[in-house]
Amino acid sequence: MQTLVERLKQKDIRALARAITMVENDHPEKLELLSAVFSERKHAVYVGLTGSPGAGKSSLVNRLVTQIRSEGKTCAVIAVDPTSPFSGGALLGDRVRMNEHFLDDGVFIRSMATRGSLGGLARATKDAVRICDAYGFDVILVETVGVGQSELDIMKIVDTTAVVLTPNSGDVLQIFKAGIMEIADLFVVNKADLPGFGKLKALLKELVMITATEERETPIIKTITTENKGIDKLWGKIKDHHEYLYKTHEGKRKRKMQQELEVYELIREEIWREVKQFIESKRHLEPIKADADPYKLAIDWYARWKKEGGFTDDG
Ligand SMILES: Nc1nc2c(ncn2[C@@H]2O[C@H](COP(=O)(O)OP(=O)(O)OP(=O)(O)O)[C@@H](O)[C@H]2O)c(=O)[nH]1
Ligand SMILES: [Mg+2]
Repeated sequence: MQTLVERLKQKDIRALARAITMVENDHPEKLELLSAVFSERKHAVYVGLTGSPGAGKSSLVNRLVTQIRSEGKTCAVIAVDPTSPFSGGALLGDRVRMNEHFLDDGVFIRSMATRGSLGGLARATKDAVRICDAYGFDVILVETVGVGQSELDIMKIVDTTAVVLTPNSGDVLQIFKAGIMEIADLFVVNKADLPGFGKLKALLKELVMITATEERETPIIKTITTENKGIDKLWGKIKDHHEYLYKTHEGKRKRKMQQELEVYELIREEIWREVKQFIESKRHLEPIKADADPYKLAIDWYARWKKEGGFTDDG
């Protein structure tokens, strides 16, 4: 594993792919690997793009990559598609959209899948971002279809979350319902060439006013990816937000909170791994019945794990 981290540091692309596969597969030495990886991080700019299916996220990512490359910076793209049971599906579509970048050494594109990972897709994606950071990419872009809790979780690791909306899609209601308002650092109104742009922008403006703080108001950026419009402005706003996170008091508080949540999550995952193993090691003797009392079982199993398999008085 030490050599894997060494190779990663030396920008060995196969080591990068291998390390990401390890976190996807929930390798037993995952946390050790990630801890070593974490100490090698170079503080890349982490950007998340989320939004409804077909909102234009991949098109935006593609344009952003071009913009980032034109500034001489390198870039990793992680595409997450939790709705697709076949990880290849997301990548195939993105291959068309990101065609021109596939041969560029300064760009790494990876589609995420979990093969029964305990922590799930969100966890594996966060870990992959860290690995890309240790490798040395300047910018890491994460694309995910914003449909549920796991996507919100993914967005908790990135520095800047851009929520992509389109005119006449009814997305604004969803934003309120799904708690997306709290995670949006930027609103991107893509497909601004379509009718209904003005109405959506007015609605968003009202939303943004409600949540504005003294230090910051969530920007609304108009883009038309098909005409390459608004991309430079979007990239500028992403950089502004990064500055805000690292230079202001509020930004530091936000980063500290994220760090705290991540520690809790990792601990939760580790404990659950142990409890699950304990229960599974006994279950063939004591199968859980379909009509059993789940509360009582949870209390019993947890107490037994603490006594027999988990925390002991001397340790
Ligand atoms: N009119 C118009 N169409 C656009 C614009 N941006 C993207 N599209 C089209 O919208 C469709 C979906 O674009 P994608 O970039 O694949 O969207 P996505 O959000 O990545 O889609 P999923 O990953 O499948 O959720 C494509 O046919 C694009 O050509 C735009 O600014 N205007
Ligand atoms: Mg896409």
